[in-house]
Amino acid sequence: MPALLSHLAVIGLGANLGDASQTLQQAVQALQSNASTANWQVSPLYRTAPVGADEAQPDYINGVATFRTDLSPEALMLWLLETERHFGRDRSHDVARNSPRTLDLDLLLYDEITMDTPLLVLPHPRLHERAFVLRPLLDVLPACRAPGLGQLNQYLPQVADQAIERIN
Ligand code: PH2
Ligand code: MG
Ligand code: MG
Repeated sequence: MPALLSHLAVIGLGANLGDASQTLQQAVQALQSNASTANWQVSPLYRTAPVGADEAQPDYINGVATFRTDLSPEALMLWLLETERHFGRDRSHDVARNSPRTLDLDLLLYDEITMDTPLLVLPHPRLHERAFVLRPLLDVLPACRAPGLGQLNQYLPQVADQAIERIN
């Protein structure tokens, strides 16, 4: 029998349409009700300037959550996409990869796994370039390492110019 809840997953939470912080809190509550997950840790939330997107977009609210799980990376990703849809994300009007969104759930890390498929790239390829990921991730996992990247806190100086403000 496989060990229970033996994998560590790290997800990024983001929203910049509607009541973004309320959406993130409700999404986390919905995710936490999945019996195939346990030991949730949720970071503080941050207000962040849009990165790599039209700067006229509204600011984002971002955070990170970690949990133990039995779900495979693919099953986890499909469940995150379904949860995005449940919270009203409609990708049909996306004009570009970085269109505004009511809820964005990104699988950032899964154990020490690396993979690159049409569904999923692990670790998330822009993880270490974004203050809105690194800061909350290091709040919950200060010593976090990622395959191919090493200790993640070493990247903080490189993102120090990105506007980010803790809100709770
Ligand atoms: N997500 C993006 C693109 N740009 N900028 C911020 N501040 N926060 C995000 O979550 C974000 C972004 C693509 O998913
Ligand atoms: Mg994203
Ligand atoms: Mg996404």
